[in-house]
Amino acid sequence: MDHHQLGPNAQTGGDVKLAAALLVVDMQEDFCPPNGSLAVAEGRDVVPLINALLALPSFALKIATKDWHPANHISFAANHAGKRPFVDTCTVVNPYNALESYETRLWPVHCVQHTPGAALLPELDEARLDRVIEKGIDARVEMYSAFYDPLRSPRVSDSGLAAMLKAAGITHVYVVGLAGDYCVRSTAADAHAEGFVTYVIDEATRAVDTQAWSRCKAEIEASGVRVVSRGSPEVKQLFREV
Ligand code: VGL
Ligand code: ZN
Repeated sequence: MDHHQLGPNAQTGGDVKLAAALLVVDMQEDFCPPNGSLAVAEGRDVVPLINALLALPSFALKIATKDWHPANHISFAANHAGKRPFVDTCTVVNPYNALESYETRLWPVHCVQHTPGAALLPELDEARLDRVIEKGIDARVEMYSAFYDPLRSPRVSDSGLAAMLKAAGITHVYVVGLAGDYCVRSTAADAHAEGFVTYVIDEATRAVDTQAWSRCKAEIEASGVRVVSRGSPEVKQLFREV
C-alpha cells in the first residue's frame, strides 16, 4: 500500500469509514498569547484550522490532550534553585531505575492543574472531542508525548492512548496543536513507533523555537512521521477536496 494514501480503503471511495484519528495537542491558555506563561508565538492562530478539522466526518476518533502538571512538577525552573526557564536543564531520573536518566529543558510554571492557564482555549470546538487526555501528571518525570514519558526501563506513565487507538481500529493519526517542536513532535514520534501512519499538519501547529522549525520538521520527517501542509493531497482528502 502506498504510505501516502489516506487509509487501507481509500481506493474504494469516499463512502468508506476511514480509520483515522485526530490528536489535538495542548491547545491551552498557557501555551498561547496574550497571557500564557509559555506562550508560543501565534499559538491561537491555529484554532480555526483545528476547528475545521474537528467538524469533518473524516476522523473516527478526535482526542485532545492537556498538559496537566502538579505545582511541584520537575519541568518548572522555579522548582530548581538558581535555574532559569528556557535556558537551563535538569536531569530526569527514572524513579524505578537510577541508571536511566536524561537531560530535559526547564520551563516557566505552566498548565498547573485546575488553574486558568491549564484551561483549553474557549474558542476550541471542545464539543466535537471524543476524549480529553491529561498528561504530565507525575511530578517526577517530563511527559511531552500524549502516549507516555520517554523513560523505557521501566516506563513510568502511560496515558492509555495507544491502547485506545488500537481498540478503535485506528490506522492513521493526524497530529495538530502545540507546541510543534515539543509535545506535537513527541506525540507524532510515538504514534509512528506504535505503528500508525502518522502526519503532522504544518499549518495547524506552531513551535516554541520558531527559527529552528524548518530543521525540526526535517528531523520529525527523518523519524518516519510525515509533515504535510494544508494544501497537500493527504489533508485535502480529509476535506474531500481531492
Ligand atoms: C509543552 C513544553 C512544556 C508542549 C509542554 O505542549 O509542547 N512544551 N510542556
Ligand atoms: Zn509541560
